[in-house]
Amino acid sequence: MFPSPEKILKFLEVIMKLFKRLIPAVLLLPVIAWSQTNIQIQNAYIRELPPNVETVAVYMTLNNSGQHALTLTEIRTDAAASAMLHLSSMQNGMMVMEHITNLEIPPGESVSLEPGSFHIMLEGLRQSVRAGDSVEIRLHFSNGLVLAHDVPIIRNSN
Ligand SMILES: [Cu+2]
Repeated sequence: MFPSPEKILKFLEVIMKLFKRLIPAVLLLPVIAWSQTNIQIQNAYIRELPPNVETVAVYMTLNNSGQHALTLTEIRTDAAASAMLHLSSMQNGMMVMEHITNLEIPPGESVSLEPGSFHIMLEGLRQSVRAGDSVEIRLHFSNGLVLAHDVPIIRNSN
């Protein structure tokens, strides 16, 4: 007895559905495994702010221990209305900030986000920034990697 054509079609449909689910997962696995071992977020921090301040800078070091350059393309967070990469510099004796659309981390090198240089600017804060708390941010890289990181808020020593 052969199964009916309907049964064969149903069976093929199920097989195809399984494949559609499996293929993206299988294709993504090597990318994620390769990326995660190659980029590290180090010494991330936010300085505590007085209440009602709506803008804060996030500092960290991004270390690329891999063989290929990685580019930070986007920063997302639920803690603020926007998260952008900024570069501070002195121009005519004044500290100015410009918006940077992406930041390349060369292979085997570190890029520091630090006061007076690169930083992540959170604007329109939706949570208070008190020492002991943390802010979750997600860094999106050009190869599709997304790194989530809980940035600790430290006491302002000034
Ligand atoms: Cu800024």
